Amino acid sequence: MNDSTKPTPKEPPRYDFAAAEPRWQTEWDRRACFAVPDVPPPEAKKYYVLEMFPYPSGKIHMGHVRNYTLGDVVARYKRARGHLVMHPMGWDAFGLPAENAARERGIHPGKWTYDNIANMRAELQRMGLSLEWAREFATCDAAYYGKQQKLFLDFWKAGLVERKESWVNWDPVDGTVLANEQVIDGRGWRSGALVEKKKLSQWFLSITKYAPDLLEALNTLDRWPERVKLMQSNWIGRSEGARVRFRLTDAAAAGAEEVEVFTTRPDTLFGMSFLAVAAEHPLAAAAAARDPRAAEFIAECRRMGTSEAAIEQAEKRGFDTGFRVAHPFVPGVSFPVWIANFVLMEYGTGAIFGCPGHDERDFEFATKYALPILPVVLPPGADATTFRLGGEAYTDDGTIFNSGFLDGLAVPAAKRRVIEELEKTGQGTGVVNWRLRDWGISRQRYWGCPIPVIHCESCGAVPVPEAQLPVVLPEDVDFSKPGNPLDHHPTWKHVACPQCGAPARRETDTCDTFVDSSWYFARFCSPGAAEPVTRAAVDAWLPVDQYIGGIEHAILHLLYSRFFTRAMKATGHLAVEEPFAGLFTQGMVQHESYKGADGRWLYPEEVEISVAADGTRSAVVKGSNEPATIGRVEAMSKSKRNTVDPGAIIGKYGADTARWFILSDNPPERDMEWTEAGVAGAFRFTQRIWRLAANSADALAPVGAAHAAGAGPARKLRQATHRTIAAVTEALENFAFNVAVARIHEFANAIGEAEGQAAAEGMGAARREALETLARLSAPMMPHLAEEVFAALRPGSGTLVAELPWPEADPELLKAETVTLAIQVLGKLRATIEVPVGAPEAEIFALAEAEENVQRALGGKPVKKRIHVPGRVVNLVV
Ligand code: ANZ
Ligand code: ZN
Repeated sequence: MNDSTKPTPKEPPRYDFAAAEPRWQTEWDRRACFAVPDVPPPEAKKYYVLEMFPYPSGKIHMGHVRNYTLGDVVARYKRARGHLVMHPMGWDAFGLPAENAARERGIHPGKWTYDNIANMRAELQRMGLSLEWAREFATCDAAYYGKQQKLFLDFWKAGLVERKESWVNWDPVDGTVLANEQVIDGRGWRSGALVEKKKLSQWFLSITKYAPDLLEALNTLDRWPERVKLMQSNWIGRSEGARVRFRLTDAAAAGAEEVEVFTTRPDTLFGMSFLAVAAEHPLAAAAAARDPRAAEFIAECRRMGTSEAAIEQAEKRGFDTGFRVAHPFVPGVSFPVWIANFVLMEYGTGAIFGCPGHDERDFEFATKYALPILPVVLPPGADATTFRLGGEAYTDDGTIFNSGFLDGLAVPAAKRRVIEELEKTGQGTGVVNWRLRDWGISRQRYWGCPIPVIHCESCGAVPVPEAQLPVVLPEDVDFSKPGNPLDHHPTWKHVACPQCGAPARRETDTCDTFVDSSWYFARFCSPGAAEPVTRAAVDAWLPVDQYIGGIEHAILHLLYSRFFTRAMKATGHLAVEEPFAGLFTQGMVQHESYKGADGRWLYPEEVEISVAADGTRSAVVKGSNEPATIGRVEAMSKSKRNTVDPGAIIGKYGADTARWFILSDNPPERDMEWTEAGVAGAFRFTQRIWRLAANSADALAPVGAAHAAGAGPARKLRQATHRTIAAVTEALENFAFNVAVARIHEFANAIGEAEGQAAAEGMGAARREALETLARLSAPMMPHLAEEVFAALRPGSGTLVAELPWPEADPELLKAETVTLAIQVLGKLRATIEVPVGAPEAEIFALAEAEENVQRALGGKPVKKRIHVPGRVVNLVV
C-alpha cells in the first residue's frame, strides 16, 4: 500500500442502520455473547447489573430507554473489563391496569398482560441491549408466583407473617385496601378517590422486626445516593422518647385507670395543656358510649385517610371527652382529654400529651380551641421574665423554665432527668419508637399472587400444603360485578381444610404487587429452580453489583427488597443481607409541551416549529394555520402529550442514535431534555463515525503493523487515542456517560484532522489504532455501529467488539510532552511559556528572558538571580 497516493475522492456509503442493527443483534444472539451460567466458575469475577424491571403497560417509553441504556452501558463496559456479567430482564406483571382493561374492554388480564409483554420485549430487543433473555420471566407466571407462595409459607413458619385486624385505607372506587404510601394527599394513588378508614383482617409481613437493622445497615451502603439513604432513614423513623402514664381522674366513667402516651419531648411535660387520643383509641370509644356527639366526631375522622400525609394536611380538629387526667408531678392539677384527628392510632400508643408552646400541631390545636399555651423552653439568650412566644410554637433547643425540678436544665439533660423521675415514680419509661409499621400485603384483587392460606371454621387459618403449590389463579373470572372476582368465583375458593378435611374457604386476597418485586433479583440467578432460589446461584451472584432505576422507588421498593433479603436469609434461602450493593437513580426524560388554540394538549409530531431571525420560536398545528403555544419543558407524560415514541425514533434513526442522544445531553442522574435537534445531531454523528472509517479503509496499515518511532502527526494521533481511552474509561467508571460521549466527539475530530496528514510517517498504523479504538470505546453506547465499523476495518476477521477486552491506555502516550511555566519578574507574573519536559535549565532561562513582556519588565537591567521551580515557575530578580 502506498501512503503517498491520494485516494480518489468518492462519496462514502451511508451507514445503513436498518440493515445493520438486526444483523448484529442476531449475531450476538447466535454466539450467546451475553449468556452466563447460574453457578459461575469460582475464578470468575462476577458482576450483576440490573435495571428495575418494567411494568408491561403495552409500550416502552423514553424513561425505559434511558434506564435500560444506562444499564447496558455498564453491562457492556464491565464485560469488556473481564467480568462475567449477568444482565437479565423480566416483567413486573401483576397489578390493577390489567384488571381495568378486563373491566373496560373485556380482555382477560392474562391475555392483556402477555400481549403487552410480547410487544415490549420486541421493542427492547430492537434497542440492542446486551440482555440474557433466557432468564426472562413475568411475576404473573405461576412458575414465579408459586415460589413466592412458598416464601410466604416459610416466612410464616419463621414468625415473620401475622394476621391482624387493623384500620386500613380503603379506596371506595377501586374497592381495595391501600398502603399508606399509596395514599397521596388523602386520595387513592390510582383512583384519586378520597380514602376512608375501615377495619379488616389483613396479612402482614413483620418488617418492623428488622427496623433497627434496616436503619443501621444504611451505613454499609456506600454506593447508594445519600438522598435515598436519608429518605429511607426518615421512613424508618427512629425516635427516642418516653412512655408516660397519666391517671384518669374519673376512672369509673372512662372505664380505665390510666392512659399511656408516647412522647419524644418529655422535657416539656410542665408545658402540657391537654391530652389527646386517636379516634380509634378505647377512651374515644368510652366517650362515644356516653355521648352521641363523640360518636359522630369519630365517624367523621374515619372518613379521612390514615396516612400521615392526609393527617398532616387536614385541619386540626378535636372533641373534648369531658374526661380528665392528673399531671404526673404537680398535685391537684389536671387536664382535659380530647379526641383529635391528628393523632394516629398506629403510632406510639395512639395518645399524646399536648404542649402547644413547643409543638406546631399542638399550637394550632390549642389556638383553635382556646387551650392554654405555656412556654417551658427558653431560647438561648432570651430573658425568662420577659419572654413571650410569637405566633407559633418554639421547637428548637434551649433551657427549661416554668418546670419545677427541671428548671435550668438544657433540653437533652432535662429529658434524661424527667425519664429518671418517671421511672422512679413508676409513671413512665424511656423508650425508642419507630415510625415504620408492618407491611399489610392483602389486596382484594384478582390479578395478583394468591395468598396460600385456607380458612377453616375449626382450624383457623391453615397454610396450603407445599405439595399443593402453586395456588393458581382461576382463568374463568367474571369482571362484570364490582369487588374481587376471586371472592365471587363459583368454585375456586371452596376447598377441603388440609388439617381436618372439613369444607373450608381459600383466602381470596392476593399479594400487594410490591411483594412480587421484592425478590425478583434473586430469582433471576436461577430462574428455573424448583425452589424459590438455588443456594449456589444466589450465593455466587448476589448482591446485585449495580442497580439502576427511578428515584420514585427510593423508599418502598428498595426498603421492601432489603426486608425480603433479610427474611430470605432468616429462612435459609440466601446468605446476604443487602440486595443492592450499588444503586444509581436516573433523572427524568423531559420534553417541551404544546397546546392548540383551544387549550388542548398536542403531541410534538402535531406541531411545526419555526425560528425567527432573532431566534424566537413559534409553532403552528401541522397542516393548518392554527397557532400553537410552546409550553414548559417537563417530564414526559401521557396527560400532557409531550411524549416521543421510542419505536418511532428507532425506526427513523436507529437504536444507536437514540442511545447516544439519551446519554449525551446531561449527567444521567439529572433530568434531560429530549429534542428533535438533539436526536438529529446524534444521528449525524453516527454517520460521521461511519464516514471516518470508510474514508480510511484503503489507507490503513495491516493489523499488527509496528508504530513509527518519533514525533510527528502519527504520534499526535496516537496520543489522542490513548488519552481518549483513559478519559472514557474514567468517565464510564464514574457514571459520567455524558463526559464519555463528549470525549468521543473530540476524538472523532482528532481523527478527522489526521485525514489531511495521511501521508505522514506511521499514519497507517496510527489511524488503524485510532479507528479501532473509536469503535471499541463507543461500543457500550452504540454497540451496533461499533460492530459495523470494526467489521469494515477488519473485513473477514469474524471478531466481535462485544467479545473484545476493553482497550488499555499506554502510559507512555499519556505523558505530557511540554509543561507550562509562569515567568515572574520580581515576583510579578509577566508571561507564560511552553517548554519541552526535561529541557535544560539554561535553555528555560534563555526562553524566559526572550519573552517580550519579560524584556519590557526587565527594562534592560541585568538579571541578578534566577529561580526555577520545575514544572511551575521561573522568577527573575533584578
Ligand atoms: C409531647 C410533645 C411536646 C411532643 C413537644 C412534641 C413536641 P416523632 O419524633 O415523629 O416520633 N405523637 C406521639 N404519638 C403520636 C401519634 N400516635 N399520633 C400523632 N402524634 C403523635 O414524633 C413524636 C411526637 O409526636 C411525640 O412527642 C408526640 O408529641 C407526637 F413540645 O409529645 B410529642
Ligand atoms: Zn380444619
